[in-house]
Amino acid sequence: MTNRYRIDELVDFEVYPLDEPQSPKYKSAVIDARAQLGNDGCAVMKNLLRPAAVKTISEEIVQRKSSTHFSTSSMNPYFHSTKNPEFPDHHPVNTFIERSSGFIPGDSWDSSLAIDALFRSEHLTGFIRDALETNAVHCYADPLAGLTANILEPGQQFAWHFDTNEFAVTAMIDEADQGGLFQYVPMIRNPDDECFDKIQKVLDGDMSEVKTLELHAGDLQIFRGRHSLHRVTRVPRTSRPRHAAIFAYTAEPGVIGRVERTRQLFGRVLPAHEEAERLRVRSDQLID
Ligand SMILES: O=C(O)CCC(=O)C(=O)O
Ligand SMILES: [Fe+2]
Repeated sequence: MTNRYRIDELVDFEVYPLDEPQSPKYKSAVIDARAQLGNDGCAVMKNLLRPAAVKTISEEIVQRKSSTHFSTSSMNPYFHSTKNPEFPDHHPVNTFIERSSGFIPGDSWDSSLAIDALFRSEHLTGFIRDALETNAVHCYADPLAGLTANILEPGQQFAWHFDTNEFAVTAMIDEADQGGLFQYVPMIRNPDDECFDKIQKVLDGDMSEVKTLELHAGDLQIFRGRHSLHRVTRVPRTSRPRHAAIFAYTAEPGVIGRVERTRQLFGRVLPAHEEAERLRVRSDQLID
């Protein structure tokens, strides 16, 4: 299937000319994103999507909402749900908070859709690469986790957590009219220090270091989620649902997720996951 959408129909090229990396507008967008990322690991490109693109993608999400995998669990910030006796009870590893949101999986979309055109656009990945000052950005090849939509129905929330991947790209499509706010504590941990004490304070309700993002429909967010604790606050029962498109990228091409985590997030695995696991085991282990 060929894609019906051109990237300049979806992205506001007057403000973000992604096809002209040498233009002053492109350069200033990159400088701005780098400054925001350097400040607190988060950059927001306001109104990057055209209003018509937001509407189209919203319809694409709503049409596929029945395929959302909702997996309500009580989890710690590291996505575990069982008590670890090696740590005290009052400790981030043993602090469990409700996560009740769900994801529309990657195999619900097809290549005729606007959301798919955006995710796979080389102009967009080029901009993300420039903003992150990294060598390469490839679409996460995982058939379920690569392109998803995060769905928060009224009453649901996404608890405090760290991401596994280094960074995430989110396009806000439908805001909740109350709640559903993205909150984060910039760089609360680092590769040398888990900073459990600081994390526990946030889990206990200390909001002094917490930032709340102003994210509106059409905005694109680049976020370094591995070191910054973050959550999406509860969408009240009286609100509209919240829908966000989540684009996952990797530094190397052809990456596929592990079977266990895939099952946890999507409730199933595909042959590609099992195949990748077999190849991984074979290349990792000398004795087979
Ligand atoms: O929906 C969002 O804004 C972010 C969700 C999130 O943190 C995640 O999917 O890991
Ligand atoms: Fe996250």
